[in-house]
Amino acid sequence: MGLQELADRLREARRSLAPIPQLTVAEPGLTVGQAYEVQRLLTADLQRSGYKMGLTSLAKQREVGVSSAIRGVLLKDDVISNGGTTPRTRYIHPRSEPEIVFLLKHDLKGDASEAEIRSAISAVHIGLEVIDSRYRDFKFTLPDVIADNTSAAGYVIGDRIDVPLSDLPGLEVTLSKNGAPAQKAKAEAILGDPFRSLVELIKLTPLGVPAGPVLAGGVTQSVPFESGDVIEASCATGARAWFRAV
Ligand code: OOG
Ligand code: MG
Repeated sequence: MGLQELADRLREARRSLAPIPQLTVAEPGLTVGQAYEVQRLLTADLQRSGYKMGLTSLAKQREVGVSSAIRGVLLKDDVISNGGTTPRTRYIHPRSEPEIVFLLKHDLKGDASEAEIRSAISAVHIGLEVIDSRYRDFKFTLPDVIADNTSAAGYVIGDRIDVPLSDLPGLEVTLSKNGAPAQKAKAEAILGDPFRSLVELIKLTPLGVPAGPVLAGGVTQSVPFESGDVIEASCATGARAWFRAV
């Protein structure tokens, strides 16, 4: 089966909300490189708004049983405003997780140095991601989840986190559902320092990264939600990101 056909299968699952078997069942030899090409084909005609990293914390790697960091693209259509609503009917089996969001004020080349990456950051925000695997039972291998644009399905950019970059790792982040804390971890859960996730993004993106938001990866495991649920990520500075499913 060609890579375009694999992308078409995922596109159809996104459209119909009917989950599909993992691509690697039919194509066990699918490589990581080919999976990124499927991701590119899948998102080629959609408007991009930024990038995301995934599986950058042990908590997330354990949740899905895949242990390499992955890169996906954020889509304009998937933006959820902070404090806004998202229809449950947009998703198959949605989950949400707390994210650290870097805002890049200018483009970064694929060979950008760490100093250049650092100086491109205009602000850091607390955020939430909605993930929704297009695979049955939310189960996948590394190439499967890369091809499926890393389960990306929605994101909220919340309040600005007003701490120096060097204090970010020590920041405690809480994920709550309907007011009850569900998960808690320090931002250092992301590769020891969420900034490392940006460095990994540049390594995975030789063509460079445009100005805009970058999600560094779930700080904790995700929680499932249904319509009526309020999901919130908050941190010790008081910054929060939240949405309600309707
Ligand atoms: C894969 C996407 C992982 C993260 O932040 O770690 C991700 C998944 O969990 O379905 O977005
Ligand atoms: Mg995520």
